[in-house]
Amino acid sequence: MKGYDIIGDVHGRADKLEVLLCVLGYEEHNGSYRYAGPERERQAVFVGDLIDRGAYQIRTLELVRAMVEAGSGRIVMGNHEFNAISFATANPEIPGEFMRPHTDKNRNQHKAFTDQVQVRPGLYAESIEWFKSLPLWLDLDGIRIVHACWDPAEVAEVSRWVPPGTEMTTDFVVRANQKGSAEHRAVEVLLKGPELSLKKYGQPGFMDGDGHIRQRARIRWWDSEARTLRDLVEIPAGSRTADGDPYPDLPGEPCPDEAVYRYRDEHPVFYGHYWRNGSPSKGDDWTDNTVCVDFSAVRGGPLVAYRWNRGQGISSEHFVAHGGNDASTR
Ligand SMILES: [Mn+2]
Repeated sequence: MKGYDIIGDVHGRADKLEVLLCVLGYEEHNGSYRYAGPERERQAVFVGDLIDRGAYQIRTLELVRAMVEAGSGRIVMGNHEFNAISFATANPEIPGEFMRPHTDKNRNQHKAFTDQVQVRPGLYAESIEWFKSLPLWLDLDGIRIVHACWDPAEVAEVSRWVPPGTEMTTDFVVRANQKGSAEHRAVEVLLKGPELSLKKYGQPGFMDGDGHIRQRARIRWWDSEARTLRDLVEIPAGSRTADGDPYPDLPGEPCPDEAVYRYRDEHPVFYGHYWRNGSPSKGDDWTDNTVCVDFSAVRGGPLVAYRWNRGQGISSEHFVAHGGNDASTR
């Protein structure tokens, strides 16, 4: 391939996706889209999270699946596809239960999908089967794609359990939902991103939007310059402690090596998942070897693609966005 167009989390916004594909030079062909530029040697690559929240999830699945089957697109699994598989997988130890429990919270988060998928009998089971066939990452000629974080150790581990080109087994789904297992840790890192225990480093928890106190925080694995907890840990802006005080600045001293995972390879990694706002900026959203393409398409942000061309370095000029500032909410 001469190039790849890496597209962020769609979350059912097929309306934005179809326009973005046209802006990128893809055309409809036999019910699918393919790149129609002079050299033809480009593919769209989706970073996962096609489903949940948005209004056109079935259209999104049909469109992306058709592109994957026609060879004009590729995709990796997002945490929402993995959650959908787990939601549909029976718990072998507790009759009537599922690996992702059908609590009100989990049901509500997935309701737009489970409602929309009723449009055709059999579509639910068929979709779950397709999700199981999606790779957890792609290592293409020159670039890497993963939903949340590229960690070479976890990639190697998962390759042993789900060899590239094979489908995720039910055994794997069961183990990957058991907290404390190596499979659980690997799936968490690749599909949700690495986190650090605030408690372990003597820091207070922070209150999330639902009023729950969180003792773990995301780390900025893409920032190869991060040396201190303050640089490395991502506490959402405006966060408060359990007492309701503004969350204090984290320590500015170098943090212990074991606290840190930073991506250091030269191959660029493209990922989604992090619900960025505004325009891509260097440091937070892209570096010379990491690029985030999720700009919250289903929360009023644009759907974003990064146009990667062989032989060109990473630069903000290669982002293509469509459909920001709309009135839709989560
Ligand atoms: Mn995600």
